[in-house]
Amino acid sequence: MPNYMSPFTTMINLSNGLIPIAAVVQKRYLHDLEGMFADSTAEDALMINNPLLYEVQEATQNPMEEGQLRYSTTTIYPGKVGDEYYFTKGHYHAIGSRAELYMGLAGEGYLLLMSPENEINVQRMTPGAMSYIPPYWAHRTINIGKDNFVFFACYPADAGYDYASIADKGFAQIVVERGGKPTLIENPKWEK
Ligand code: PAN
Ligand code: ZN
Repeated sequence: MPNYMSPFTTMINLSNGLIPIAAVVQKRYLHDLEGMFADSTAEDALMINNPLLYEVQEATQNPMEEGQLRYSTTTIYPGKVGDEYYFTKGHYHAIGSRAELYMGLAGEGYLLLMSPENEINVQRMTPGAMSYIPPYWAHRTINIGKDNFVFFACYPADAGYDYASIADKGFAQIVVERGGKPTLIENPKWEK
């Protein structure tokens, strides 16, 4: 007989992503993303204040087993390092064949994706946007607005995280402000 888990319900505030009884809250400061922004001088200058870039509220601590799901909300605060908007670290799933579903809850963001062949794709996310991350695509979210960008994520609990590939190389393109608008440009630090 399998060891059945009990069903449960987690309340999520759909206007701000708050999970009052979150299992885990992770806070990511600029220090945690050291070296990931294109403008190293701007990054170094901002490091003195070490601003909070984003938080992840995990709704569950479900076992990281095949067949299980986990879900969370992410809040990215508004801001830029130089002219590059605040973003999440970004990752491939450690088990590459695992997909993921994001849903925009508040604010405005970009979901930046990169295939294993370094093809770039961008999805614009606003409240109600259900953005599908197919298996094998690296994914990073970016706050391109003036308010918090908040989204819900649901993913296979065994997906895991490969952060190293992105920390080493970054994405082939980055999102910067040009003439007041978010613009995709080649990543000057990109190495294949
Ligand atoms: C999301 C992300 C979350 C934070 O839950 O983990 O938005 O981004 P980083 O993990 O890249 O810092 C997810 O994609 N889980 O698989
Ligand atoms: Zn993911």
